[in-house]
Amino acid sequence: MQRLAFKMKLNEGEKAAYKERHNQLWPELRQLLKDNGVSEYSIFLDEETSTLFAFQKVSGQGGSQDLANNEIVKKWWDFMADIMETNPDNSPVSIPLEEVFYMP
Ligand code: RM4
Repeated sequence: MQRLAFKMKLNEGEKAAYKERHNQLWPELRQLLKDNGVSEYSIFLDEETSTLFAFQKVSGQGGSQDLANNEIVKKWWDFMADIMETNPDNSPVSIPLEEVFYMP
């Protein structure tokens, strides 16, 4: 099991919408993530910089951001694009973070 983290950017003032949409995460996306070995997936917001910090455990080779070819993920990214910093294909700009400390 590997620990992954990455950061993304939320548009200013969109915390409520972001939380609401994730509170209603599509069941098919939740299942897809689990089927692809993603667990303990949490996202934190630094309101000062509107930076989102995502953490997840993965049992396979990749994590949630490596599922770009999946139609459910593409649809979710299209759905979220109006409140996040995205690439031209609507995928969220995701910057991998290096783990510098871990305490089991
Ligand atoms: C995030 C972003 C990620 C997705 C999670 C569920 O806002 O879209 O790619 O895995 O939502």
